[in-house]
Amino acid sequence: MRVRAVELLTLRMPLVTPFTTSFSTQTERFPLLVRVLAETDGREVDGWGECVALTDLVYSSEYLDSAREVLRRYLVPAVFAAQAREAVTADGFAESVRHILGHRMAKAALEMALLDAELRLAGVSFGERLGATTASVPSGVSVGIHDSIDALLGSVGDYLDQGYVRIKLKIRPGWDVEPVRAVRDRFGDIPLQVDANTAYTLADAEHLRLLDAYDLLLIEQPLGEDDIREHALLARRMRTPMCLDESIVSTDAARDAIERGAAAIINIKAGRVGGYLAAVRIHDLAREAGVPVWCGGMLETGLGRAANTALAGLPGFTLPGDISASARFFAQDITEPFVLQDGRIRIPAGPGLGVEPLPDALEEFSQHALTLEA
Ligand code: OSB
Ligand code: MG
Repeated sequence: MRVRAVELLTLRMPLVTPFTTSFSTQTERFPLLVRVLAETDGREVDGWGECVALTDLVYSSEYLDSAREVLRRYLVPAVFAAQAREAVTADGFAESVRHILGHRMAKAALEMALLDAELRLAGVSFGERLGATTASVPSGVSVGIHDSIDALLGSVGDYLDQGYVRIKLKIRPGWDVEPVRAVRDRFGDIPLQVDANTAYTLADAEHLRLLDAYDLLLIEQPLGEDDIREHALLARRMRTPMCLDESIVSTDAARDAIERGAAAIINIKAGRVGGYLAAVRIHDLAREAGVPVWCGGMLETGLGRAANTALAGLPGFTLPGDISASARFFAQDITEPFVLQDGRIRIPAGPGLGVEPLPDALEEFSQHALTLEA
């Protein structure tokens, strides 16, 4: 495959409701899309990627503007340079940008677009290529921090009515045991888990142990991104299974976390680990080690959501992911919307991602576009 040009598109999309985590309140999403114009034997396709970086430096050391700049200045030129020597493939991409350090979310977005282009040309779906063994995946929902327990119970009740099969509550100091207790009291024995997004330290261990009374599926990333050792120590002091998100930035980090007892469960986000191909490798090693994984979310548009459903169809994804319907975040998605059916989301079956941006929606939300020609 030859890449003729790459477009970097920034969108601005309102969220249906503010989303508050331990690190910030988001009312809008600024997705960064990568469009690869590719050709093989005179056939042309567009391949689409989505960068998961948030607008600000709150979840990761990558953010919207850094990802766009790294794509523009380093990653896209590296692909153009590599294709002077040999045809571009999604499999070869990681090697061709290995000399560019870090910036996994930016890399993941370009790799996703190359993979999509390649699969569209080959007539193969993301699910088939990644190794999905199901046609749909169970759908969980991540519920932000609310202003009051009443408001939280209202939201959780709505999501359960819609059919979500698992509830994840965002927590932070001052909003942890009480909301968990209230949700248990009101809704009983539902599949329930919490996500702290690094808001605690080991000094909070005794407090966090109070969560052990509520039969949670897991606690996600209570401590810092670099705190694999500390998570192992905390895991020994809690009954609730320890799940890592922010700390798992690579296959090596995943192996370390598993071997050191810091992760009984892993949240896999392709963007955070450098792409869908690396995500599959983490799935494989976790499965080998008997560690369940689930697919995290980053308020993706239908493009990222399509790829996430495919990934979550792999057999080691034994827990419901943060793969909600499009309507959980967006009144209008940029693709045909993903919908809940009996608590599940279908994996698109068409070539590549199996969905594409609707031109009108792209136009409506488009903020900025840059085309780089080979
Ligand atoms: O920690 O899982 C997280 C959203 C943005 C940044 C970090 C996280 C989240 C979510 C998932 O909780 C939201 C979703 O896409 O469903
Ligand atoms: Mg998380």
